[in-house]
Parts: sequence; C-alpha cells; structure tokens
Amino acid sequence: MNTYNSDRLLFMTTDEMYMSRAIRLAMSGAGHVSPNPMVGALIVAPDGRVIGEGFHRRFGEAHAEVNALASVADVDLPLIPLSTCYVTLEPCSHYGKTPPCAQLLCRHHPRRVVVGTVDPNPRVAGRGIKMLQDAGIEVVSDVLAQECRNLNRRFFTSQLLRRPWILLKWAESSSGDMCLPDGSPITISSPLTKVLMHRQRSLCDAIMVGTNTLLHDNPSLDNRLWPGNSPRPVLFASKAISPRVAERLKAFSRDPIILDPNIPLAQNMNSLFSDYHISSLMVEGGRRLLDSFIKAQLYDEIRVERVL
Ligand code: AOF
Ligand code: ZN
Repeated sequence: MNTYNSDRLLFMTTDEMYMSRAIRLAMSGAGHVSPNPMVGALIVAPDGRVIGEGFHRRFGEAHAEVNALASVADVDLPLIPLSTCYVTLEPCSHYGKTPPCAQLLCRHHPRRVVVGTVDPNPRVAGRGIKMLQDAGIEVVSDVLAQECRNLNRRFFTSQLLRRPWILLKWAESSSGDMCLPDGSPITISSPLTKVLMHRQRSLCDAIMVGTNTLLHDNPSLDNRLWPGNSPRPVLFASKAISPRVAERLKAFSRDPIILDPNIPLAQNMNSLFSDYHISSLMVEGGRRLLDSFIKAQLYDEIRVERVL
C-alpha cells in the first residue's frame, strides 16, 4: 500500500485537490504535445462544481485554458466571473502558435486563478501571472508546484539549461554485458519491458544510438508498441557509414539529425535544443556513447534493465 499517497490525500487542501485533477488532465496529452509542456485546466464554480475542463491535446493546437473555457456549457457561462480557474502551468503571455491565454482569461475574468507553477519559458516567466493580477484577478501560485514541475521535467530542464532533458537507458545481462563479444545483440528485454521502453520513447523528442549499435542492430528507433509521436533519430556523422550502407539502415529513413562527433558533446546538446527544438533525448547505447554522456555528466535520469 502506498501510505504516502493516502496521507497526501487526507491532508490536501481544496486547491490541491482540484490541482491534482488538473495534473491528471494534463497527462492525457503525453506523447502528443512535446516540445510543449503537458498542461491541464479546470473551471470550478463557487459551489465546487467543475463547469469546465481541458488540456493541451497536441503540439501547435489550443492550450489547456482555451479548451477548458470552450467546454463550459452556455447555461454556466454567467458563473465564470465567480469561479476559480486551476491551471498546472502559468497561463502564457505571448503570441506563439496561439494567442496569449492570460489575455483570454482577463476577458473571461474568473474571480481567482490558481497556478501550479511559473512557466520557465523566458517569453512567459511571470508575465502571465502579472497580466492576470494587473486585471484585478486574484492569483495563487505554487499549488502542487513540485508535482507540476516533475510532470514537465523534460520541458523545465530544456527551458532552463538550454539543452534537452537526457535519459540514459540500457539493458544488461547478469554479467553486465550489453552485447556479445563480437558486438551482435543479446536478447535481454521481455515483451513487457519492450512495451515500457516504447512508452519512454513516445515521451522523448529524439533518440540517439552510437555507430556500432546502428550497424549491428539496425534499429527502427520508433515507438510502434505505444501510441504517440515517435522520437527523431540522432546520429553521429561517421565516415564508416557510406551512402550505400545508410540506405539499408532503418533510422536513416526517418529524417535523422546528424551531429558532428568532433564538436564537444555539451555543444552538440545545446544545438539539439536551439537548432532542432529537441527538449528531451533518450540515449539507448551502446556502451561507448553512454560512457561519453556519463563522463560529461550530461544526463538527468538513468534506466537500466538487468536480467537477474
Ligand atoms: C499555456 N497553456 O496549455 C500550454 C502553454 O507555440 P504555442 O503558442 O503553443 O506556445 C508554446 C508555449 O506556451 C510553451 O513553450 C509554454 O511556454 C507555453 N505552454 N501555456 O498557457 C498551455 N501548453
Ligand atoms: Zn497559453
């Protein structure tokens, strides 16, 4: 039994309970919104009834607040100025692919806006909250802030460090081997762990393997076992791969990003973020490539699948 969760539920404030529902909603966008964050929003009437809810469904499409407001039934529209809007991330203040959500909220003017956490995007970074306050809306911030940041750890890391969030992932045998002595693959993953790995892939914008893995395994590097967007392959340009060999490699048919191995790894990571909008990267081996990330201390999470 998870006592932490049941304790947490017992001592949750009303704002935290509604925010946890907004977090659940946000998660429905997993695999479809990156490099944007997952965001959920609720509109709660003074009697506690949820009169609207929505989430950011797909990259480039409407933000969570827009969907939540659009879901309010005509009969409930007069309640909006008396309501509280819960949103897991500070409403945006900029014109991106969509107009500013803070402006939309100012027009609808709920009584309160409860924000999970400030948006680290330098184009927002507190300006959304200020717009709401300047319009006379009461704003409460940092409600379940840690949970909201953890939900979007890929987005936060990339916005703050200007490089993708990096997951190192490998599978090893009980003796610590990742492949046979001649470099050919050994079967370690089970059908279930393969599905879980594809789920991880669906949450990453890009996926990287070294040249040896590419040549020996010829991996597809997609997430065909889990719904959502497939990560874009990232490869080091290597003279060993002639155009003729590249032609038979599955990853080459999926518009790979080719990095220059002579450029320092940290610089290559910055370029993935700023030139290619990659906010999360999964590194799937082999050993040399993984070692280079570990030596450079360039990683945020490590997942190892080990056969016992
Ligand atoms: C919100 N609500 O649901 C999301 C927000 O290019 P755009 O217009 O989609 O803007 C993307 C940026 O907007 C993204 O980097 C982040 O700062 C914010 N995301 N904001 O108010 C949402 N997805
Ligand atoms: Zn927005």
